Amino acid sequence: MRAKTDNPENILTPAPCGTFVVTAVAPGKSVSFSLVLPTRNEHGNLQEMVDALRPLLHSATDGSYEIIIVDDDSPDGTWKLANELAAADPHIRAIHRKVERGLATAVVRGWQASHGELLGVMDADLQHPPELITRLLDSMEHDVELVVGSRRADGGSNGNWNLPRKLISVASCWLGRILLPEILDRVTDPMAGCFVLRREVIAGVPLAPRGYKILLEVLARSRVRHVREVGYVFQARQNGHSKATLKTFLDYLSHLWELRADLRAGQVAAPAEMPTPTANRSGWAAD
Ligand SMILES: Nc1nc2c(ncn2[C@@H]2O[C@H](COP(=O)(O)OP(=O)(O)O)[C@@H](O)[C@H]2O)c(=O)[nH]1
Ligand SMILES: [Mg+2]
Repeated sequence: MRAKTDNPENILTPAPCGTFVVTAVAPGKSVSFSLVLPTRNEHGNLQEMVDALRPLLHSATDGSYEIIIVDDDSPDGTWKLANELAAADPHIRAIHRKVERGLATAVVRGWQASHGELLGVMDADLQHPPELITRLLDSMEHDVELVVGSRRADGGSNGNWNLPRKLISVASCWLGRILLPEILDRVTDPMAGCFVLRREVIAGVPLAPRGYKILLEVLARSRVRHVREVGYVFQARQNGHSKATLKTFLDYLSHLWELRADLRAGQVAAPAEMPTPTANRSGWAAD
């Protein structure tokens, strides 16, 4: 059990640096599941999120889990709250990044610091309902390597998005499916931000995360072959605001181009066997 401390900075997990490669054997004592929560100005959501996740993860993993909060020096002090949560609960770890930035890089840094045989990611703002994580873990049967929370699978939707967001979403997905059908057609919701994968399919693979779309990177570069999807309804934000900007969209476009070039150059192996998603692709689902 980690000791409580008056100075939470003392128990901070250092941010991994260098290349974006997750090691095969988790350093230190392994756990069944590591969930990364990337945060930027989520002070109003983080406590509630963690309180909701703790009992769910406890029963889903028999207590063998860790939550890794990766905060990018949030001006609202989310990192302080993360440190306090980590100081009070050995299942929680906090990474406070002072230089590196970005959602996708935060997720990979969290996985690099993790001890889990299964790795996951979920937004910290409650827009992914915490119960979804239990459903993803339940669906991770022995032949499955990646389970994606999908807004397009049965029972899924985007909730109440406004028109501009719907248009950006549709344009992003449409462009992606044209430029990189080998990758985006593997799932119904390639822009999904909540998923669980086996560490072994990503271990040792050099990743190049950028922008928001970490699932694209995983689908393109990892050894994942068998994918399953679980439908869920994207919730409205109650506190704080989205950090997605025009730059997020531009990052997405350059990420697509980069993956496309790597695929054409043979640096990304499109899997020979692609599962065919059964859900309808014509809805609004990409952010
Ligand atoms: N560490 C980190 N987390 C981020 C960053 N941008 C967004 N996030 C987190 O990623 C999650 C999704 O971001 P959000 O802005 O809500 O995206 P949206 O749901 O698509 O509008 C939330 O938990 C954010 O706090 C970032 O630059 N760094
Ligand atoms: Mg959000």
